[in-house]
Amino acid sequence: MRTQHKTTFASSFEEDCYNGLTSYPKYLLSKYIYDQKGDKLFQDIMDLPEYYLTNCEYDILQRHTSGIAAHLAGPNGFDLIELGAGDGKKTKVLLRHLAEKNVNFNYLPVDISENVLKELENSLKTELPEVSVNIQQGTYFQTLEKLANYSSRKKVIMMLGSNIGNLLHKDAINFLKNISAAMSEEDMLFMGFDQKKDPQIILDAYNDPTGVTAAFNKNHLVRINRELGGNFDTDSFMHWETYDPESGTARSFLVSMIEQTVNIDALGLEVHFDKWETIHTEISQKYDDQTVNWLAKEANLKPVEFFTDERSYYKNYIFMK
Ligand code: AVJ
Repeated sequence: MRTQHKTTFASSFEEDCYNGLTSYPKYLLSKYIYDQKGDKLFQDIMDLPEYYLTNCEYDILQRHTSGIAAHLAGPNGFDLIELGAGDGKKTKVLLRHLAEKNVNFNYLPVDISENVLKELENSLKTELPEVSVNIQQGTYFQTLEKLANYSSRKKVIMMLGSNIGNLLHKDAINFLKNISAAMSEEDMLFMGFDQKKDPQIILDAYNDPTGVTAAFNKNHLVRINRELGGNFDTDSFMHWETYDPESGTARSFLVSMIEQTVNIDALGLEVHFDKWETIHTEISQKYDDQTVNWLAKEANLKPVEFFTDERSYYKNYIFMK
């Protein structure tokens, strides 16, 4: 029944779940939250009044559209490559402005989900038919490698949403190094970083009273139940969030409220939980200028400009090589 040292896995999801749930302390990787249900729950999070990130970035793009566009648009036009396209609500503010100014540009949204890309493509066809769109299905780095010499003109790589915050600093540096490797001297990186602020505001953003964030976090277990034949009782786990104002790291956990054993068929695994044992599920890093400058320097990038909202809750930086 119980395989002690399983070495062959049908997918990296299986392998990562196995490794995380046989470690001490236990962990799961946040990238696996985003199946269809997880995508929907994240949409709901973005509508929460406590989740200020989305509104702040939308506000920045609206208040500073022309300043941002002036920096990004090269003399011969440019190619805008967006990593993690989503529904494009924020991006459309920028696209609309560029189209109105008759800037010569192509928009290349990159996403792992073909579905997301098709929906975005269709909505752009009706809302902004004058924008030339070229969807790119794949992982960020496959696509960046492919697009490194996409044309001879300027490239702008854009990543919104403070998605970099899911990475530990060392992984963020590697991530930025990979982006930097795909950039030439005139290219730019335009990226959102959620900022350190009143710790209570950050904690509330990841701990809403309506339980949407809890359901999002528990989607890890729901997905394991469905895809790997698990029998997690999601009600016996509680969502727990911490925020360390010194490091700027928000951390999400699932805490077992009882002693229990869970079976996961596809992994041939029995997972034992002591009462109050934890599964670490996500980090959401918060930044300040000093930290952003340090990350950029480590990745051979220079911050050349930034844009922020009225309360300085969030910043979008422009980097060059
Ligand atoms: C999509 C990674 C930016 O960390 O703020 C929202 C994900 N997790 N609420 C974030 C998330 C819990 C989100 N990112």
